[in-house]
Amino acid sequence: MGGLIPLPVSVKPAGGAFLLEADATIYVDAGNAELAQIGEYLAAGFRPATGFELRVVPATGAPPPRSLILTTSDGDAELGEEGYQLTITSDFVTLSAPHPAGVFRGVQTLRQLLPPSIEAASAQAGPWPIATGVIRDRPRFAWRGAMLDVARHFFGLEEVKRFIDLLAYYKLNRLHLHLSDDQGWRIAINSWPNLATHGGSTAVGGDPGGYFSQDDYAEIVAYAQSRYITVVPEIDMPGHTHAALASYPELNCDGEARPLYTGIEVGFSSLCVGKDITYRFIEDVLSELAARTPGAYLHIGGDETQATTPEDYRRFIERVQAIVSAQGKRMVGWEEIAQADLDSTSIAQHWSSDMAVRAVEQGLQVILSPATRAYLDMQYDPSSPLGLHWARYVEVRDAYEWEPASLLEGIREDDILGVEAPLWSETLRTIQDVEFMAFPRLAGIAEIGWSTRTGRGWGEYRARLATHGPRLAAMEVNFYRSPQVDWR
Ligand code: TNX
Repeated sequence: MGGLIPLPVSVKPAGGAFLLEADATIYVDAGNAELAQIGEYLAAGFRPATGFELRVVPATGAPPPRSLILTTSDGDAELGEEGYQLTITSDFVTLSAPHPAGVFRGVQTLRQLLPPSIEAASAQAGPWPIATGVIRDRPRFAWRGAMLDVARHFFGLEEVKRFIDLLAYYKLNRLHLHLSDDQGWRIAINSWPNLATHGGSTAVGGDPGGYFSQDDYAEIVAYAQSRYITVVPEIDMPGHTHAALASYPELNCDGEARPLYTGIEVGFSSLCVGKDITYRFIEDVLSELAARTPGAYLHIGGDETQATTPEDYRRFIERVQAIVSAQGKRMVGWEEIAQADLDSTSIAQHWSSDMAVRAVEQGLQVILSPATRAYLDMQYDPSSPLGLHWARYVEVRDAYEWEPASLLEGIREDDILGVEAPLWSETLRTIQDVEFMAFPRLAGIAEIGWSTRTGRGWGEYRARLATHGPRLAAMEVNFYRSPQVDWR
């Protein structure tokens, strides 16, 4: 039970093993379709490596030995929305939680208790022992996210689904999609079709563009939902909007469309904040997006707006906040939004200044994404073939060894909604590139978001992380073999 990431609240090994064999059966509470789905997910997850066709069966009465039991019927409410208890004896694997989300998180723990080859896409030799004992677990923070920048370079539906699966493995529960920027607009908007067809036609360096149709987006949302991950769509504004300004002349103050942009400068574009049509545009875009987003959040960016005056910026953010509220959503924005007058239900995302403190002073909660720790696009060290280093080099240890509640003076535990690791894609062209930057650092961020601060630390984390080398390898993840870890 020694290689779990994120580290559970409590682990009590019993020293034996449950042997997973072809005749095992997965029992779920009768009449609970959601648990049946998680059961099928578990069976499907174990199938390629084991070759077992595990059956998922509604429990009527006490299941016989050699069963895996998924239940929410006697879940301890103290475990909260995502907590679970996993009890393993030589006869039974019992995963119980007050809510299905907790059962799903517990399934990830179960995967990590099996040999790494369980993750392989083809038949493996086995055997398949699961260590006996009791694990009780629940997350420290409600928001544990990763952000993928599909604007600077576009990553398609299948690539995003794979990324979602990797997030799920580390119990993350938010996928923030950076859907628009100067270099590309990546989501079809029916009322403004050129945004995607023209604004989405290219990428950094003149690489191929692309965009999600609304059906693609719905598929991403549903796929994430099946993994208990909430999609948080971001349309960045008023800056980072050059692709929109290139797609519609009327969005520019001078009425002239801009040429498409494929460089990597930031801070030069702005919507025309004095024009009415700008707000009609924002309402159209956000209402189409809100209608297809079951999650509670719309991210409106708001970062790096050097091309907008401070006063215009404040008025703009306040107006956009009203538009988001009218859609029944909570506004999320990068920490710069704290300069505006904000509702306490809005959320500020810290990345590199102390402006988030002003959000907290206004009663908001914050998401912590310190660039010096959590930016997955930072190079690991000067020899990293990908990434930038404006914040600093972020080795695996740097990404792991920080404490949210003491990061910024004036921001305490209760002010923190959670943590998120953004992956900007200026230098990333393929999903392999994405994986190389995200892993293994994202596992560390996930642990900071999930695990309490007691009982863990770099010295023992690096040993646990080492055991994830073969796991990530079995999943064919192109991870960075940091010299700070003695990989297995
Ligand atoms: C800053 S972080 C940005 C992004 C860049 C990133 C590169 C933030 C809110 N804005 O536009 O892609 O740095 O590291």
